[in-house]
Amino acid sequence: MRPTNEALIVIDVQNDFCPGGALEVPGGDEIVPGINALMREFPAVILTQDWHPAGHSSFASEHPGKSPMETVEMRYGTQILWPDHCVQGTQGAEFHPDLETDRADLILRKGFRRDIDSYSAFFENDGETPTGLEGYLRTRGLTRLTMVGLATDVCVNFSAQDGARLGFEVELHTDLARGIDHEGSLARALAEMRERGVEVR
Ligand code: VGL
Ligand code: ZN
Repeated sequence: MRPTNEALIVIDVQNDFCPGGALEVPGGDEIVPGINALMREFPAVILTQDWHPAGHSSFASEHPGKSPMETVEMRYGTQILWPDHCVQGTQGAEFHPDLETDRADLILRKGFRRDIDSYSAFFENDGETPTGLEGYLRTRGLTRLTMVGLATDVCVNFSAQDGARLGFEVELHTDLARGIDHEGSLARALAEMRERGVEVR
């Protein structure tokens, strides 16, 4: 077992981000056995779950004339548009069936407000509305975070950078993460994480 200040944060290992899902990440399902094994080493395990209402503003289908991967300007800045995904209560929003979710202490849902997206496990996309995760970790004395999951260049990236900015020690376990890699976004995300003090392993 790792020291008591260490938490494993498993980002969005959900059907819609796995092959066959609405927003599939190549090889997204390959990381499940390794994550299950790693969960057994950690004194604290947190899962995040992308959890959108139908008609979420991040869906291209809500913006006439727009296609997935195009952008729009929202009040909080530029938003990439996605296919409809991880709609609350659907099979696509469920965790991958082989993920051992019973091991989780906390399941943190995000992206549940129609008008704002939430990539990071810590803040919504305005960069300031908290999800509550920071307080949860601090009150439990969890100061070192290992991040794994999907997608490396979106939700894992934002979560890891925010964690480091908040003063947590953050490690990204790249073997157990997969990216969307749209137009070089994966290499950019890895470089940015390193610059911001995330240990990319
Ligand atoms: C994610 C795009 C949209 C992710 C979530 O989990 O990385 N990506 N919603
Ligand atoms: Zn989403």
